[in-house]
Amino acid sequence: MNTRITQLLGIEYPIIQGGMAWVAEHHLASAVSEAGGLGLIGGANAPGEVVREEIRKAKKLTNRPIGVNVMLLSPHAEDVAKVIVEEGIKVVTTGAGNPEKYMEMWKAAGIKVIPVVASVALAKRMERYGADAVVAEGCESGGHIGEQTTMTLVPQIADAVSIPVIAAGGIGDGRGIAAAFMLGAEAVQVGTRFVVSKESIVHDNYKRRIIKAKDIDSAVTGRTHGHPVRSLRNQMTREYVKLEEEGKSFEELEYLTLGTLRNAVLEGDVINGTVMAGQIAGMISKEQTCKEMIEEMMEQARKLLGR
Ligand code: TUI
Repeated sequence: MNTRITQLLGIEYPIIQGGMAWVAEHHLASAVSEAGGLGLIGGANAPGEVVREEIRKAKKLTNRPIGVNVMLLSPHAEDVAKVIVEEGIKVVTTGAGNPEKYMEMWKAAGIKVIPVVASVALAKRMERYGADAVVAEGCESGGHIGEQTTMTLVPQIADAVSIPVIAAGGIGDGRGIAAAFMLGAEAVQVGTRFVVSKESIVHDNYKRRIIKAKDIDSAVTGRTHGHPVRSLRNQMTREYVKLEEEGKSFEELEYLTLGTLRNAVLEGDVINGTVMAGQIAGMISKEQTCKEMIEEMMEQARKLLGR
């Protein structure tokens, strides 16, 4: 399954890993790249120097390409943007904003720039600014999301731009990959399934919560303040929704979630922590290595697509 994305990135399979905050560190990124996909270090809210260390550690574990995801709401986004250039990273994805102001610097360094977008308008704008591809991310995804579903977003973006499109949101097996290709995508981004991989450093409680999840077990908090985030329902999401209904300010609600993703990922607090995961969690049933996951997904996709 050679596509413009596998060629652009020099990877074997058209699968890239989501840049998940706290989760996408060097063990996961190198395992996905070693298995033939594109692994990414998630910059999240980390300072530039922390990201630099993660990049160096990942490079010790694989000679294959790895990317970095820049979370644009981070106070350290600018530092991370520079570290990527200094460390010779060749692929960047961005999330939760518009990366325009970094594009020139990245392009000049020969970096492939792949913004994650949740609308046709931003996809077109990114193409004009020189993006090499876009990730069209539907609201089935975990974490910070837009409003459009993957089913509606991917074909509309594929029609609107000439650069290749990577589909994201709700993709966790070969059927999802085949469907994404039918919608016009040339690769997929997978997040939630990789969270439960053997190489993922995520706390066992978090992995078990995803493996046990049913289709309807995620909830979206933060819609009232324009920062919708999908995570698995728990004490924290119930409390958040209650306070949102009471009309609490964005600042008060932010305070409630401060550090809660870290607590869930590293400490295993799946009760008061934020267990970000996509709607496909209900279908994810077992821990496997990244290689097993990728090979299983590709085999299924190839059969369905007749390739
Ligand atoms: O970025 C993500 N997913 C994320 S980031 C994150 S860390 C975080 N935690 C709590 C609150 C906020 C962030 C967790 N998950 N996905 C990519 C993505 N980007 N989805 C949607 C967007 C997006 C939305 C609006 C991109 C651009 C945009 O508008 C930008 C503009 O200026 O038009």
